[in-house]
Amino acid sequence: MAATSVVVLDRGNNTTCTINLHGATVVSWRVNNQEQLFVSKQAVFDGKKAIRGGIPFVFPQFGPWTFGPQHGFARIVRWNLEKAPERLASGDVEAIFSLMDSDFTRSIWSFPFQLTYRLILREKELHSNIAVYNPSKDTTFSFNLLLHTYFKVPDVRRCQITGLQGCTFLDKTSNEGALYQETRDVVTIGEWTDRIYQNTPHEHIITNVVSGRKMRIQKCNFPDTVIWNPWMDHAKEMNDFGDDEYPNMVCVESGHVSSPVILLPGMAFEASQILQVM
Ligand code: TA6
Repeated sequence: MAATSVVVLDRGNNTTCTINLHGATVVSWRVNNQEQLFVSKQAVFDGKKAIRGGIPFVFPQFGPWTFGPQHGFARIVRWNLEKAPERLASGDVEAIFSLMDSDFTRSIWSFPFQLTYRLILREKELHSNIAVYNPSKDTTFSFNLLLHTYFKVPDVRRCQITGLQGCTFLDKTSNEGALYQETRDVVTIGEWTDRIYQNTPHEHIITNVVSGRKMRIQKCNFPDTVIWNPWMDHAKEMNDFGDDEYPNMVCVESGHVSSPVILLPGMAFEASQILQVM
């Protein structure tokens, strides 16, 4: 019998979180039966390709990579269920996933590592806590880390994203490498958008998400925020993304990507994100 590939955290009141062990990808987060995350209708679940939507786990590389797949290997390998979903005294539900180096990862990136990914489902919140451990006795390694969250929205053109004013950003839609400063107090999206905002505040709010609600993002040790929508032309370039789906999603991604994390032997790095439906 095929091993379980999907883990469900069920908090009751139609509040659930579903994780595919392929990439430890959160593929659904329902609050009072309202889905908060976007997953493309064309998403591929072949255990090989990254799942187009939900919350892909980006490690050890963000973006193109000389040594391996874009956005690293963590989102395209099978993770372990370290601790099955358990209801805590608070009524919240917790599960823990883990990933360590393997023949496959070492064929791409020679460093031993241990990833621990703890998810806690609260009434209207999804907490993601990540630890990266360097078990080596003598070797330092560096990495990027990012949660590539696809939020489901009725119409991205009506969304506003706070907390970016004054931040420097790399605009990947223009000549590579140019840095700009965000002057708007709220960022809106009306065209192809692919920006890495640097040293952003700990909190962003996205307006007009599902049911016209707001989504609060709180992040710790994720100094950068990536904003992405492929818009019409780039949507057509992806075979796992419907041509007409781009109005219904926005990626607001908590990450440590503008500079690498340097992890000394025996040390650990921790980062976390809280998503809250307001
Ligand atoms: O996070 C934004 C981004 O880096 C975009 O440049 C775009 O490539 C997106 O990720 C999706 O990348 P993927 O490898 O999942 O197709």
